[in-house]
Amino acid sequence: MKLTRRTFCAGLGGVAGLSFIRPATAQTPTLTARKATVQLAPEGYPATDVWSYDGTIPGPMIRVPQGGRVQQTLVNELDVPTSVHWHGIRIDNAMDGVAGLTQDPVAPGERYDYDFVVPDAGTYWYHAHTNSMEQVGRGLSGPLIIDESTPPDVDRDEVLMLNDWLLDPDTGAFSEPFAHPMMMSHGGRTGNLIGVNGQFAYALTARTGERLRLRLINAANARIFVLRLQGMAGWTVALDGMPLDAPEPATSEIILAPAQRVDLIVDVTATPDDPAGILMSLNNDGWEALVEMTVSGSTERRPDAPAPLPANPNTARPDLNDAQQFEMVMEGGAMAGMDSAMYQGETLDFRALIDRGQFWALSGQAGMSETPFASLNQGAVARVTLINRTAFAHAMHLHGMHFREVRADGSLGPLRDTILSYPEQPLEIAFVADNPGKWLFHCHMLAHAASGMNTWIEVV
Ligand SMILES: [Cu+2]
Repeated sequence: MKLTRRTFCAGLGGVAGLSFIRPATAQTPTLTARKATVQLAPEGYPATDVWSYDGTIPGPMIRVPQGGRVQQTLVNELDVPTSVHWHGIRIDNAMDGVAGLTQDPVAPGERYDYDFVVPDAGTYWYHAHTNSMEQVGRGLSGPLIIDESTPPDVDRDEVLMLNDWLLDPDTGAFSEPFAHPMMMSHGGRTGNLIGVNGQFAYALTARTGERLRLRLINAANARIFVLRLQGMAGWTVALDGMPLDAPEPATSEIILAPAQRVDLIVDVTATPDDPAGILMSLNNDGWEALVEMTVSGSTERRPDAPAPLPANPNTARPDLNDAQQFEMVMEGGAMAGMDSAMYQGETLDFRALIDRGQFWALSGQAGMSETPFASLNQGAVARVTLINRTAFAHAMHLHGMHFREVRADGSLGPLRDTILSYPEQPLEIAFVADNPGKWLFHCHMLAHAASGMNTWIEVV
């Protein structure tokens, strides 16, 4: 096994390889949140006590055909209340899983029936949405795949759930408190161990000429993955589950913010013994294997680029001419700070906010407010300018509806449910408010959401 620096980076330990377990497909209609002991770190290091769905990291793959129903009873065997959010699904509001907004948290020993129709094909995921910073960080997430009725012409379909964990290499336990002021006020909780599908050294095998669909899901708490293909020629065919109008050659870096997904269709160009796989950039300090691909044998390569994935329903571009305009100002955090913000009904200066564990604000409001950031009539078009006055990037996620970036030239980008906002770079999004309910709008760097970057909109 090739040695890499990504085991316990920054000198916390040695390196070794390990075997892996593929995500199982859920056949039972229950999803049990429970403690488990899992070997996240390489062989030779201690195992880790995690919070899991059904005892595995990631949780079982839930896979249904487009237009079908997901029926899962959450069984809470943890010692704390929890709930499940179905990330990226244009879902009935009551099923969105946000404790305190769309449902009560499910108490220890209790059950909750999730039952909803999935209108869109694509690559999605599910994760805890009660104290997400800690619960997702301890392992409560899994892949949710909705299959097209006419799948693309590929030889195989691989789900790759990217994650990182901050572990003590001597004990295997999660290190540092989840509510760590330094992490909350900076880039969030990033791990010292990076893995795919719960394993340090996830590997693929392929033949030269094969065409694969790779579904990448960033399940990490805060890490932005910067990726590149090696030994493969590929196309991006979908972002955040939603098909692109036309496949785009994946020739440059692939940037995957927390909670984002990308579907690639790739042709294996490497011949046996050529290096192949998915590389990642660590701290702009060279490229390392994230997924290694072993190539053996060959097959005839398809001559043509892949066809676009079939379009999902209700994906018309919003008409910007009669859009309602909103401005969301992101403030706070280390190195930028803010003067003051509202928190639980009172205006507090930055020092007083920090004393209450609040480091960030969205348009002057830290954390959830009684009234929504925006209230929209069903069918209205909303246009939101995101103004990032912080020193950090933020992965802003809207529940319940997908949006499009409004580019500087006025054109509209692809549908997304999570978008990366960089400091001082103007960003604008637009969407049709076609899904009634109370929808969270928050940063998916989960430590940021827990310390202020969490608001909601209402569609009535
Ligand atoms: Cu953030």
